[in-house]
Amino acid sequence: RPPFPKYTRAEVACHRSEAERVWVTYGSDIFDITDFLELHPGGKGKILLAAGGALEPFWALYAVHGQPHVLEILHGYKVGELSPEEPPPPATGDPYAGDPPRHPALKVNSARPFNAEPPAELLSETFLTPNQLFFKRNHLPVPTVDPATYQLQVQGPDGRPLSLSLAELRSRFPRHEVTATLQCAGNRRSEMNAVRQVKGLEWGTAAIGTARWAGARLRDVLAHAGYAPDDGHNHVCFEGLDRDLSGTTYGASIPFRKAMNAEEDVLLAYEMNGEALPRDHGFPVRVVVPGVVGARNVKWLGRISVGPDESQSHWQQNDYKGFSPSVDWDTVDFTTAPAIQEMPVQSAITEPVPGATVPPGDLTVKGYAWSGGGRGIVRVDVSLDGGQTWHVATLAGEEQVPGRVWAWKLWQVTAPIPPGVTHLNILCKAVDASYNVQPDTVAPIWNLRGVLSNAWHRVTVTVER
Ligand code: HEM
Ligand code: MTE
Ligand code: MO
Repeated sequence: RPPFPKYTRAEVACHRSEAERVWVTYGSDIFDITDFLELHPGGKGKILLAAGGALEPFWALYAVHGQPHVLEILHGYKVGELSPEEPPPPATGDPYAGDPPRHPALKVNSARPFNAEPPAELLSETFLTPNQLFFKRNHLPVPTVDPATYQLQVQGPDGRPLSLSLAELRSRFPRHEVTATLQCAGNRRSEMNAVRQVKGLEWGTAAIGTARWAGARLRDVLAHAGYAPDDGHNHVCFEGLDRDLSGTTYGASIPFRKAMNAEEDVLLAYEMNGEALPRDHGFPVRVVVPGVVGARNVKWLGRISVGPDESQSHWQQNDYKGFSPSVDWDTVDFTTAPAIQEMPVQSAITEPVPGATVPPGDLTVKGYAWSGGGRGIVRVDVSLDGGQTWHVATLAGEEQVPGRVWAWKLWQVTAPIPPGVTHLNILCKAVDASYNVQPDTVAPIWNLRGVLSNAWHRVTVTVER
């Protein structure tokens, strides 16, 4: 093929809209991506932000692009090269350079943004998950917030904004403590992926953790701002201080009724397990919504507003929703499903780990169990023989008020391995206070986003002979 034509950056910059065709550069190559705009998994709006210029600063933020298949797609659209005398794109720096250090035991599912979970067998070691091992799920770089100048904005009933410093949040409102489990909607997604490809990070069984949270009650702050429980509002919206290049912040919402009900224990937390909230977990203030999916527990809280509508954020509207197994990315209509709030009953085996070799004799199996909406766990059944016979596990954890059981139970069971058996097919399943049970297999609950993955957990091990 003839050599590609050469252009200057100024010429590339003339192609910023569909009418002019949309060009971008990567290294010294030029691409016409107009025909890819509608196909972009991250949306047309996002990709257009790079129109007429370099992709590097954007891809530094969304590291999902650093994969061979993405570069392959891009190279299909090559139309030219930058003239050799053109300067390199201005250095943009690493948007993640300010992220905090992390514990080496974490299994990193994505480095930028940072998403990681502990080895599952460490989860069942302690009822409260150590902060350093607690799973981290960030959509963007961790914002750097100065606690001395931090101001939480709360939109009042008449539109009048209330602004609270960290010191005011600590001193003006009673300190309230809650032990609550936080679980990502995508926990155990890799098991759905094994059935059929889903879109999302490959979480194992440890995108869940339990902490003792301390902070001001959200209802106290809303009351201070002038709201009353019977005001007839529908939703409380939260905005994080983490923002993408277009300035869009992470956001989510919960029902106003939930926020205003003292029994729901919704917190604006400034402490986690007795320490100031770590940077990865939302320093200096995050929302903790007990019994509700991780995604609504907004970190680095910047703004609270109240109104008739749910948060308009991508994560409330077009993500974190469940669909039928028959819905695919061509047919999905996000307006047809409600945003996930309370989570269904869940349990998993943390020990032994899949593929382990165990000695003959008695086997001890450990794990966790939890359900959303304050529904406690009433029983965990464990089988060593693929579900033919069952053992009832012993549950351990904090005593909590019925209907407000926000924390998980750790469980364990010791049972004899039948003589002569070479492999064990270990299963667990939990029952919550409403007698909800887990589905036995993944396929019937498969969904394109890989959320709400709560089938019986299965671990296969070899018996030493
Ligand atoms: C996701 C391609 C530009 C933001 C993706 C994915 C591909 C892709 C293939 C899916 C990756 C995967 O999950 O394996 C491209 C190409 C681009 C481009 C070829 C340029 C020609 C951009 C720009 C931005 C952006 C400029 C942001 C300003 C995103 C986001 C996702 C994504 C946020 C994740 C979507 C999700 O997981 O829901 N892109 N992209 N992309 N892209 Fe791009
Ligand atoms: N809040 C902000 N501001 N930004 C985020 O990326 N991720 C959400 C939620 N709150 C997120 C956020 C998701 S999807 C989950 S599962 C939890 O935070 C994870 O909390 P953790 O990192 O403290 O475990
Ligand atoms: Mo999540």
